[in-house]
Amino acid sequence: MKLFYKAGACSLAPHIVAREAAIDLDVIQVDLATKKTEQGEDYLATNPNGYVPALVLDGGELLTESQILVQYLADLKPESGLMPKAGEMDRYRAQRWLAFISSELHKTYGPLFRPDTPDATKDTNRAHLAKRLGYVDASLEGKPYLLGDHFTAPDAYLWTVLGWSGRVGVDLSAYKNINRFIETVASRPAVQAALKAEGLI
Ligand SMILES: N[C@@H](CCC(=O)N[C@@H](CS)C(=O)NCC(=O)O)C(=O)O
Repeated sequence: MKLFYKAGACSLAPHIVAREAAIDLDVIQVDLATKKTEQGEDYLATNPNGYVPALVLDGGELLTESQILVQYLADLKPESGLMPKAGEMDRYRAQRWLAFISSELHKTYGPLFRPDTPDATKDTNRAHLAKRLGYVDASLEGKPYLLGDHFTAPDAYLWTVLGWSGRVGVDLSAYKNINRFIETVASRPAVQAALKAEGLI
C-alpha cells in the first residue's frame, strides 16, 4: 500500500495509525502547491481532488478521507484495538469522534493556513475552535485518551490537528487536559517514528 502525505498535514493521522498497527506502508510525499509527488509524478492522476491523505491499496484502489483511512488501517489489525469492533457501542463513540474532528476541527483549522482567507473569517474560525476545543478539553477530563484508557484512531487524528495550533494562532494554553493529551500522545514510540519518517524531528 502507498500512503500519499505531506509532512505534518492531516495525513499524519493515518501514518501514525499504520505505525501503531505495525502495518508496512510506502510513504510518498506530495508537494501540495505543485501537485507533484516526490518522484515528480502528477499527483492529480492518483487523487483528482489533489489533497492528502490518499491511500492506494495493493490492488490499485484509491481510498481517501482521513477518517476513513484511519478506520481502514485499524481494521486490518483488529487486535491492535485501534478501532473497536463494528456493532460495539465503542465503535460508534470512535466514529463520532472521527466525524467531530473532521467537521468541527480539521475543516475549521484549514482556512487559517490560507493567505487568501480574510482576517475576519480567521477570527470567526478561531472563535469556533475555542468553543469546540473547550468541549474536547472537558471530554478528556480524568482520562488519557478520547475513549478512555486506550489509544485509538481518533486520538491520532485529534493529536495531528491540535499540532497545527501554534502555526495558525490558536491558543491552547487554557486547556489543561488537551495539553496533557498532547504530551501523552507525543511520547508514544509509534508517534515519534511517524514524525521522524516525515522529517519533523
Ligand atoms: N476531506 C479530506 C480533506 C483533506 C485535507 O484537507 N487535506 C489538506 C492537508 S491537511 C490538503 O491536502 N490540502 C491541500 C489541498 O486541498 O489542495 C480529508 O478529510 O481527508
